Amino acid sequence: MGRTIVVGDIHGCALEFDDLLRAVSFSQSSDRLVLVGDLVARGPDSAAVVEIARACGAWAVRGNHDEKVLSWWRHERAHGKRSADRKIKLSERHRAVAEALTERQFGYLDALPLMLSLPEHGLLVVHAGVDPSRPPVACDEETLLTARSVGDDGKISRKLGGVPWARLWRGPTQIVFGHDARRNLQLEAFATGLDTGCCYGRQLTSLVLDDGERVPADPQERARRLRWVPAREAWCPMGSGDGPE
Ligand SMILES: [Mn+2]
Repeated sequence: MGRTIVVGDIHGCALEFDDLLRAVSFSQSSDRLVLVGDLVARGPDSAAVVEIARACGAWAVRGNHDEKVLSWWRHERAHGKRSADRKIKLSERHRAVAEALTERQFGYLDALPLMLSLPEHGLLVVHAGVDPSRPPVACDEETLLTARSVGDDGKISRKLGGVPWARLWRGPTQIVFGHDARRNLQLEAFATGLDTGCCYGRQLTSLVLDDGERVPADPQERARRLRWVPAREAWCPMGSGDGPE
């Protein structure tokens, strides 16, 4: 087995995804590719991102935007198009994403778990976060898909106000996550946030670990394992009213 390459939120940025795979000289025969979720929405070509991921045999966790289009697909499959129009509310942009995805691509997204454990690296991957007051396996789906902060009341929430959950997580497992583009790169004692806002014109960031290498405990050492590529352009304005980020 070769390296493990964990990639932050791609959000439909297929060109940058391809740029990153070249930048790290990804080898499908020896490397393992792991995505932190939110493959789709916001960027220009969600279907291409899912297709690249599928073709590369990428492992991934499900993100809240992936879940959004999946809920539409599951409902449509169960009830037919007409009733789906009435019952599942999707923004126009998410609707366009959902209509661009093939059955095979939906099947790929639908099979993604909410968390991935990579014990050889001492690593757990989730899309958004965990409640630092409990074990990750005790966290509910909403937390794993949307968490950002712990508020004054001690409760985990999707809000930006409060303390980032990653700062409060005491390990020992290292958690790599995405979802929080506004806070950008997060390098905490036991957590690494990789959503560096590629779709907003910033970067697509990855953490590259050698075969069997533990995630470095020292954040500076961990920073040396990061590889990133710049966005080709700002594909989407921040806070574009497209639902929760
Ligand atoms: Mn997200």
